Parts: sequence; structure tokens; C-alpha cells
Amino acid sequence: MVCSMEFPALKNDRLLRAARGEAVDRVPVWVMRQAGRYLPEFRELRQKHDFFTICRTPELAAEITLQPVRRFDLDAAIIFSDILVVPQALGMVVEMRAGVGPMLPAPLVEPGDLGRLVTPVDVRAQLGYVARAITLVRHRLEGRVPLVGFSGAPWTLMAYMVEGGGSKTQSRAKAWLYRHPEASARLLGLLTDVVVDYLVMQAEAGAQLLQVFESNAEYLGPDTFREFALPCIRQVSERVRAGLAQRGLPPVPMTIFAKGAHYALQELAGSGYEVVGLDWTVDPGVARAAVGPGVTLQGNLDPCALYAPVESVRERGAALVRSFGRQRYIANLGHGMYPDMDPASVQALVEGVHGA
Ligand code: 1CP
Repeated sequence: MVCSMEFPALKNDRLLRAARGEAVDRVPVWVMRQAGRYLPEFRELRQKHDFFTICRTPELAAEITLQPVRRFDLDAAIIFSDILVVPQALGMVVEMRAGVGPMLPAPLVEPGDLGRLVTPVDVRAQLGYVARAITLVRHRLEGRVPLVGFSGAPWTLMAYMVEGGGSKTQSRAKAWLYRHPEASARLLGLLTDVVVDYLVMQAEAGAQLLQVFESNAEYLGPDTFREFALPCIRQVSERVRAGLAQRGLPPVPMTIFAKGAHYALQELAGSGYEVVGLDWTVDPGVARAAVGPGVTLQGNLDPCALYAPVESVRERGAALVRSFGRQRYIANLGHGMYPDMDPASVQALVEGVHGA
């Protein structure tokens, strides 16, 4: 396998320019879950391999990462993996069940269960396969577009570890916050340490922007978010920057996507990230007023708008640019693609944004 860290020169840097607040000739666009089950070439590969085997095999993860970039004129690739590789690195079993999603058969039930977690985590030993996949993709991309690395944010990871999977209410995970605030803080602190090391490793391996997914922010309110989630989000950006500087590595822009955290946009804008991702429930003007001129916004087309006829999707892509403006903006969905979506809708969205 190629493992040289001399990467091909970047030909399309719109994503990075927009993230840093520099002028762009065209608004960059990419799509959350752009590599996934809506693509027939993904489903074909997925039939032959278990989900986490793909994540752990750099050749397969690289191939899937490249699939949407080959098909569409996207301005970014995102490394194929999942946020739940972090609980795995802490010794938890995570299974991907067809049609259900991730399942953790032995979730954390009470504070004593924290003793089952294997700490400290040596991310290079446990998650080195992600670094190797990133390095491989950087070579295979031949500089076409930047590569985004990512991690789940501590609260979102904690929620999966306590719930044992997805949940409509997150009531078990939230019960921890109210019943065991100290153990919750300990767990979140431990996750913050892993997430920081994990993101530094990804940037070192070649990731050119790092996105933090706080997908479960929507279950919290201003108080619980401020007390438990936000301090970790802040620490992650500060400590990743410090970690890169310490290793003599250049800084990379960072994005925080806190789904459902419309109540905390101002605080998110002040949490040390260049880019704030928005879900589709937030009005672009309201978001810009809340975050101020100094951060880039990313988002936020309702994913279900992709079910509309392609002409309508194209028009909605252009409308995003009209609402958000051409600078300090990265077009995306307000959440990920669904498996039953038509690949042609992604093409239409990209055309709409680029043509605006
Ligand atoms: O193309 C890409 O975006 C890269 C790949 C990627 C990313 C960034 C996958 C592949 N997962 C993720 C992140 C992820 N995983 C998040 C954060 C983003 C978000 O909010 O969607 C979350 C919450 C997960 C957890 C997860 N993994 C779910 C959600 C379950 C729930 O709580 O409702 C699901 C369904 C998965 C499985 C998964 N991850 C990725 C794919 C392609 C799939 C489908 C699994 C399969 O092929 O069987």
C-alpha cells in the first residue's frame, strides 16, 4: 500500500477557502452520507462485506469514499467510517444490523460499567486503520477535492453507549445526566480525550478538514447542552489545534454539526470552529444573525427535498445560495441521505448550487 505522506497538490480548494472565510469562485457543495446505501455501487460492495470490515480495510473504505466523487462534481470527499468506531476502540461491541442500524449489545447501564471501558485508548493501535484509509484516499483522490475526516462528539457517543443503539427519546442516556452527573462528566471527559487524539491522528494522516458530529444535540435543551455537551465540544477544538501545533503540523479547519441545537447557535459560533453546520429546521437569516460574520455556515437543505423532481432540487440548490450568500458558506443537506434516494437528486443539487 502507498503510505507516503507526500500528497498530490490540491486542485479544488473551494471547501477549505470557504471554511477559512476566503473568497470562492463557486459555492462548494458536498452531502452528508454521500457514500452510502443510495448508491448501487455501495450496495454491491456492501453485499460482499460486513460494515465494520469495510471500515477496517483501507482498500474498501477508500473505494467507497471515492464512489460519490467519481459520480458527481462534489467539492469534498468524506472518509468512509462511522462514529461508533470510537466506542469499539473503548472495548465495546458494536454490530451493524441490516435495516436497524448500529446496536451495542452490552450498553453502559450504571456508573460501575465505566470500569468495563478499556482506557486509556491508544488511538494509533485501535483506530490506525482509519488513518491508513485516509492516507490512501489522499493519494487516490489525486488532489481532486479535499478529504474530510470526522468523529462523533462526546455526548452523541455517550448516548449510543448508554442507549445501546438509536433511540426516539434518548431517555436512558439523559437519565444518566440527571441521575449520575458526575459519572456522566467522567464518561464525557474520557470520550473527549479519545476524540481529540483520534482527530489529531486523522489530520496527521491527511484529513484536510475535521467535522464533529453532535447528532444527538436535539435531545438536549439549553441547560443540559451547556452543562454537558458544549464544554466537550470546546475542548475538542482547542485541544485538536494545540495537538497539531505541538506536532509541528499545520492547522486544519474544523466544523461542528450539532443537529437540533438551534437553541445554542451563538455558543456554537464561539466554540472554536471555523464552520457551524445547520440542520434544516433553522432559517438561514436567523442562523447568520446568531453566529455573526466570523464563521462559515454549512447546510441545510431538508434531506427529504431530494425526493422532489430533479428540476425542483436544482432550483432548491440555487435557492440555498440566494439565502446564505456566496461567501462563508458551504452547501450541504441539513442531515444525511436516505437509502431510498435517487442518485440523480445529488447531481441536481450540485448543479443547482454550482450554477447559482
Ligand atoms: O458518506 C459519509 O457521510 C461518510 C460515512 C458515514 C458517516 C459520516 C457513515 C456511514 N456514518 C457516518 C456518521 C454517523 N454514524 C453519524 C453522524 C451523522 C448523522 O447524524 O447521521 C451517526 C449518528 C451514525 C450512527 C449510525 N450509523 C446510524 C444512525 C442510527 C440512528 O441512531 O438512527 C446508522 C444507520 C449507521 C450506519 C451507517 N453508517 C454509515 C453508513 C453508510 C451506514 C449504513 C449501514 C449499512 O450499510 O448497513
